[in-house]
Amino acid sequence: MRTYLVTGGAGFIGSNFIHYMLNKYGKEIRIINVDKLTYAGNLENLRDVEDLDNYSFVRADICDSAAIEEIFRKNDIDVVVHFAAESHVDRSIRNPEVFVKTNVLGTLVMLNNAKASWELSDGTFKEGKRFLHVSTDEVYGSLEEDGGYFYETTPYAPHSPYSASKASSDMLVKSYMDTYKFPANITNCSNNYGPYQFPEKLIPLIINNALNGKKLPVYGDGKNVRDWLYVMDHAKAIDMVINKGRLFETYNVGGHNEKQNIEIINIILDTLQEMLPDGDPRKAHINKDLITYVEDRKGHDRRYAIAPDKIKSEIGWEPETMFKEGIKLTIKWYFEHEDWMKNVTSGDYVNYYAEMYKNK
Ligand code: NAD
Ligand code: TDX
Repeated sequence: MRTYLVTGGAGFIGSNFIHYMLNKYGKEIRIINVDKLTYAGNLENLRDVEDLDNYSFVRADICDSAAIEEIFRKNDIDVVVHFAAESHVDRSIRNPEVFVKTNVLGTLVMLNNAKASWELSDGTFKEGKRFLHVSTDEVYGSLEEDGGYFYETTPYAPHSPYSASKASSDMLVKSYMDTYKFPANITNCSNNYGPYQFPEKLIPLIINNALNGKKLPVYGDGKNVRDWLYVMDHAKAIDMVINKGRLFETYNVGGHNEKQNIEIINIILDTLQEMLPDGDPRKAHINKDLITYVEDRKGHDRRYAIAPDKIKSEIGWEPETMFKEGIKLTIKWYFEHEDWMKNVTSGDYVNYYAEMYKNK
């Protein structure tokens, strides 16, 4: 029975990954989820698995080396899947420090504890151990509107404090692989969307605002391009890299699903109209008049686009859910989880929204 230590498993991608893995492998695996439960961590995301014998939760900060060491001491961890991070670009522009702490120092703590637990006296590592570092396409910087893709060989050129902190964490993982032959992989994935995404990110924010008849803030000219991937396809990619990826390699993950932000917003508005039942009062206010162009994000990257050739040819990964279908699944999930949205948008979110969008 393989034991997975998942960091940040109470967040958006981490909780989807845990669902994916427990669904796929059942009792063949054991998952320990370590999460600090910041504003982005929510145990409601894992209600349906919390009573399983092969799932457990530890509340801890990944920067707390003693707490992480204890987890490694008490458990024979086979695989670390490292999601825990501060993940929102706009927050990093306001408050970079916590991004460096969690994303850089926290990753170092995870690496050091995994290394100490897995290293043998001759400096090699126990068989079958692997550290998968979950990273982002944003480390590669920004592409021109009219061409080019991010390959694994594209030089790093991060712009925001968020992407700079993720780039630093990737460099640390690379340095451990190069220096110690530490058994790891890095995945650099494009923008994810799907169930359980916190409504500070574009897609859930637009869905929630539209349903509530609130303005839909579009940064700049709305023509920035992101490459969208349904979150379960990301979970599948991580699982496949763990099982089939060559150690020490980086794999880019993305599905050739490039869209301008304004296109995304229009698709959401049309899909909401299509999916809401006739007679639902919200149908009356969901329209393009809600779209509001606001001040641009500082240093706003123009375009991201992943070339997934390597993961496809070496590992056989391909996305299964195209955007048209994925956005319907996502909207359906938000329709069915109104309480989840109410809970996460009460309290601190009200202040966050007021502060972040006050001049917008
Ligand atoms: P998220 O913000 O939804 O979740 C982050 C989780 O990490 C939360 O549960 C939070 O409580 C936890 N966490 C934060 N600081 C912690 C700390 N110090 N100690 C322990 N736990 C802590 O993020 P997400 O969107 O699920 O992203 C997960 C990972 O995937 C991140 O590393 C991110 O950089 C990467 N990524 C995200 C995307 C995307 O589109 N969301 C795309 C590519 C890569
Ligand atoms: O209110 C908004 N209006 C708007 O126009 C918000 C929140 C965003 N945007 C724009 C900015 C981006 O061009 O939409 C695009 C997507 O924004 P986010 O959802 O904030 O994502 P992004 O900045 O692209 O970063 C995401 O993808 C890569 C994740 O947040 C990162 O964690 C991941 O690494």
